[in-house]
Amino acid sequence: MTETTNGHGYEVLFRRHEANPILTAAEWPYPAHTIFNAGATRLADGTTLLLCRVEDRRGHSHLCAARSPNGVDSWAIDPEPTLKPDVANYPEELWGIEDPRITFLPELGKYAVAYTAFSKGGPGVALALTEDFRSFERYGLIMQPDDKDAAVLPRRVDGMFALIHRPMTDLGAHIWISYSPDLRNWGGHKLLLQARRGAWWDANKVGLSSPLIETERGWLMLYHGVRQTASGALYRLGVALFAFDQPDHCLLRGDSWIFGPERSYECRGDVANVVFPCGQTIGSDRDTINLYYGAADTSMCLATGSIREILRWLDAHGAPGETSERRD
Ligand code: BMA
Repeated sequence: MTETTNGHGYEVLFRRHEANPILTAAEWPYPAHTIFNAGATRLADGTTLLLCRVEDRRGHSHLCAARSPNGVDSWAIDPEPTLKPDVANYPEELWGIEDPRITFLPELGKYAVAYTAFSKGGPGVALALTEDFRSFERYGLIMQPDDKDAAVLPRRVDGMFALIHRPMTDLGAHIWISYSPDLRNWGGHKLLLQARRGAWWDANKVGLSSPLIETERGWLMLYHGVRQTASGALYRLGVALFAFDQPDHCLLRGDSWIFGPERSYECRGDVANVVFPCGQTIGSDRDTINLYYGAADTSMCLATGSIREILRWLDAHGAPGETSERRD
């Protein structure tokens, strides 16, 4: 029987796969220090593709595709980096490219990959389109530093593409939404979800985790909240729901975190106490979320959840009105 509550009496909404970590640097076909924060998608033939962040011993990252028939094992890893920084043409990629989020855009028949380009000016948001994860059409930097944690919505809203992202502004590290007619020119910026303050688990810094999930009740967002403690940061996962035709309107935001570092592979590694999902696939039942997350900035892991269960939890533990005011 699957457990519904943990040892502390809290509901379990994401269940870790027993094969975790499912991908590590030890499996890599070429020298790699760590494998983490992969974007994820299911290809037309049912293959699960993870576009992994691979960090080398310089500390620089690139992206490498791993494909599996079941999304758990038998990974076929590209023998060489799939998408490397192209510093000659995109100087903002000088210190590497990181944390991709993949969205399939039916309108274009292409995947949009939003990733972090690490430049001298700090991290910015870059975009590339691909049909096959072998060749990429780069759009360059679409949000200047300091900005990251970005993903495109799968379809237009009111005729516009939409991008979720996390600029650092004088207001703080909050999640924003911006709109574009062509994926190149972005405007209409709006604050979407603010970090809370004080003792809250998501005080001071939040960011999008995996791309938004389309549900019958709206866009479901998994986001990370960062709590600064005396022994470092704690990266945990929360959830919010946004109106379908008005994605800048927050319908519900959960009060507590629903998934956090617990296992040794999440608590030990290059950066301790980090779970950091950048992608998911949805099961054929259209309810199961296969959530792929980086653990401790070191390996790739998998946990599964249910859209229905998360929405039910949000009804019990969520409150509306996040757009206009912060629930301090
Ligand atoms: C964030 C990002 C992630 C990383 C996390 C924890 O700011 O840079 O790539 O996983 O910190 O180190």
